[in-house]
Amino acid sequence: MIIKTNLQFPFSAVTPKSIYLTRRRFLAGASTILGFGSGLSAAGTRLSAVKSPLSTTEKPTSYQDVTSYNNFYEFGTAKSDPARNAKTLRAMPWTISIEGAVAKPQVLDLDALFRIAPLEERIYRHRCVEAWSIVVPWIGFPLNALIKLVNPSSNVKFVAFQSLYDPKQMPEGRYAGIPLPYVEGLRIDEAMHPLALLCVGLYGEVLPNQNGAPVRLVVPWKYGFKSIKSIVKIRFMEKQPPTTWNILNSNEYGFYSNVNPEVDHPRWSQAKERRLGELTKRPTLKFNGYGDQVASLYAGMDLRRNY
Ligand SMILES: Nc1nc2c(c(=O)[nH]1)N[C@H]1C(S)=C(S)[C@@H](COP(=O)(O)O)O[C@H]1N2
Ligand SMILES: [Mo]
Repeated sequence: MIIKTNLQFPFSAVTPKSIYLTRRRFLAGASTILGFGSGLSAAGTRLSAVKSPLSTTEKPTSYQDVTSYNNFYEFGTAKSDPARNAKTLRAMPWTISIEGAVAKPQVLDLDALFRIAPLEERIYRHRCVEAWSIVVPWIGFPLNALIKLVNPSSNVKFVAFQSLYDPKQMPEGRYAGIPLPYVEGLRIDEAMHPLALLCVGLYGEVLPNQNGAPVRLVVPWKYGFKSIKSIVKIRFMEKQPPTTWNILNSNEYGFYSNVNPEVDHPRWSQAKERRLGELTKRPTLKFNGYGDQVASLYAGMDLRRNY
């Protein structure tokens, strides 16, 4: 992977994958070529990012697995559906509306978003509530950089996130069986935590559509469903916002949903996980292995009632 180290750059300064691949093919032979067809798509565009000391040294899951085994119910409920169906997502142009109790409500386009902070590569473990896991070299910047930019009022206690829901681009969403648009939320101190990543890429390129293009959340110490994809709205609030899986089944999916091997899902154990690409199961770690960094956020909370 090529990682350049220019700290500030506009979205327009990145290298289209067509050019990158043309160069690389001579050096390394042909490799994965993503749909680069539509002129409006940024798919495959290379990104520059600095390596983060917050990365795990574990081996990343293959690009193939990370981009072909997905949960993105707007594009279908089977793991292979998003890779096949998300081609219709128009990830460019894109805007995120910043709303609620902030000094500066505003609409950010991608150019503005990419200028908020230098991009970092963060290799994180990702643990789905369904007991499979992956390790992903995400690219993004701390969510707290965006929060500081828009300056929430002192009475803000929660941040709500909303995904795009456009039935024209996401016709499979009708049959998803979950209320759409997909919504998620964090307590403000969770959102300010340095590990909470606003993610715009993976494996050195902009997010493939199926992984939540053009911008998603990554909250590595929580079950994967908290890492909401294709965000169009961020709202700062006093009250705890509703969240999709909790609306659907509050007995099985809580607001906090920190990874916890000691609290089983009502229908299956959370003690172990299947790492994509591996044959034997591995033990699941409390807070997905990020306890040293995040456990203090939950001091005094009953972690047995995590859901
Ligand atoms: N909008 C939206 N965001 C979503 C989902 C979804 O269905 N819709 N699925 C979640 C779940 S359950 C997981 S495990 C992760 C999967 O992210 P990945 O496909 O990049 O691995 O996305 C999360 N974000
Ligand atoms: Mo998940």
